[in-house]
Amino acid sequence: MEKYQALGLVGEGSYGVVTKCRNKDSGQIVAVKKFLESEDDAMVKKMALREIKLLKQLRHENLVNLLEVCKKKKRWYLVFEFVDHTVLDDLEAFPNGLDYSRVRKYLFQIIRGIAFCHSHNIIHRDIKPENILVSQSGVVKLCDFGFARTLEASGEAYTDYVATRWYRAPELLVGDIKYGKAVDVWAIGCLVTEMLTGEPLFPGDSDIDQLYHITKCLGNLIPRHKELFYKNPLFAGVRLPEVKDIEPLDRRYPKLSAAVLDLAKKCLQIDPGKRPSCVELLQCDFFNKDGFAERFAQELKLKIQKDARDNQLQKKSKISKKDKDDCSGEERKMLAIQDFNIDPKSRDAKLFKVKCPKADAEKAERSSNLSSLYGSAINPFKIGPQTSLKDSSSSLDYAKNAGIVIPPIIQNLSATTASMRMNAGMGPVPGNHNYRFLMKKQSFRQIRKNGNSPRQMCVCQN
Ligand code: 38R
Repeated sequence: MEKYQALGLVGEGSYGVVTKCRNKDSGQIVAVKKFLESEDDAMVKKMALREIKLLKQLRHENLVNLLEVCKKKKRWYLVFEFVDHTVLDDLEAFPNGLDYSRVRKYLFQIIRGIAFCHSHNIIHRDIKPENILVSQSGVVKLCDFGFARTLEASGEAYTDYVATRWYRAPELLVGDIKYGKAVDVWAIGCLVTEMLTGEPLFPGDSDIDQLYHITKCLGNLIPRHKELFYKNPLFAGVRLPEVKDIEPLDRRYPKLSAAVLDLAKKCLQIDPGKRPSCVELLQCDFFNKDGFAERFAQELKLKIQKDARDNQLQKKSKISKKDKDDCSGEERKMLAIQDFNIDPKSRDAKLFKVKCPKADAEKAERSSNLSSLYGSAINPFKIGPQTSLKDSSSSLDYAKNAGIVIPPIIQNLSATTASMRMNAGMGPVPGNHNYRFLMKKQSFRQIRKNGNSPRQMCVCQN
């Protein structure tokens, strides 16, 4: 990793840190994701390996490009193309929301990226503003596949899941172990209104509060989810919020256009079985009225070509022998299967030395030719904190009305169970306050910056 000069930290999470760097030889600007020491932390290792494996399969112009994988001194490093900023940065710059035309362009590409993942039976599971990168010319790229997973044979249950709470679908919140692509569609619904208004749609500060926000707007859960909720030991002694006076989306956001509300409502069906697929979403009025989809297909093609040109000189892909020697077995395989951007002829001879600017240039050319890319099935347009219980002023007032019993604090809970209960909104309450009532709208994001994030990652083992 000595060939990279650090330019500054751009992100930090449970996985480790992301640093903007310059390749000293080529001048290419990259983003290096450095994972925490993986030997001591099985979760970090799992996330790193999963991200590498999935990104290797997923190459698409609306997904971030992985350039290089290194393992050094027990740490994994993933080197990505550097993309200018995130949607979260945009929302911070425009706290009252982004304009309609920009949202439409972003959303179109976000859904295309997810449609591509779904067509490969991969669910992202953590779609949120921070994980949506935007290039200078406006090309959107989804990132952070650390929690993504492949759909196993149908009917097989997933025993672990993760998602940032505000964008989490009801089936995940109640602990359904059979969930699917529809969890990403739900997150899209949360995103669209947030991008247009600047206000997170369901800013729950615990899992139970999250369910409250959802039912308040969309009505009660489906029977299966109610049942799962009452069977879930995390919610033992808690009653589901029953909402009488729901505030539906149209009433909450009367200024949003009919086309936007239609799309949001489709994504935000309480019943995951009723949510449309991403391919169906792309056929919505929102994208097809006034000829947007076709027009934008052309525009996007040019944007991608422009980005490819801008990056061309910098492009360089390389895995050093020294990096390879630092690991073994499964990990060696991870480094070895760096098959993208590799000229097959040179692959066997130079397994760990990948340098093929010609293949890169061809790839850039291919990926800019959207029409020939992924077929019409997924490309119908032929383009190519702390959680806490609430004080009395909070939205958890329903808890009292609904007869929620706050269980006693059990001191000897295992760390995991304790944090799971905290996430569920049932744990102990240090420094209790409700930011939604004490702070201005803009401050949602400030909380995140201060590292007391309601967007935090919540890991649950069901
Ligand atoms: C930026 C720009 C500004 N903030 N990322 C995606 C990789 C990446 C990130 N490429 N280009 C960027 N550009 C890891 C940020 N922040 C950011 C974005 C995503 C921080 C963390 C993450 C989550 C993947 C992850 C770097 N992973």
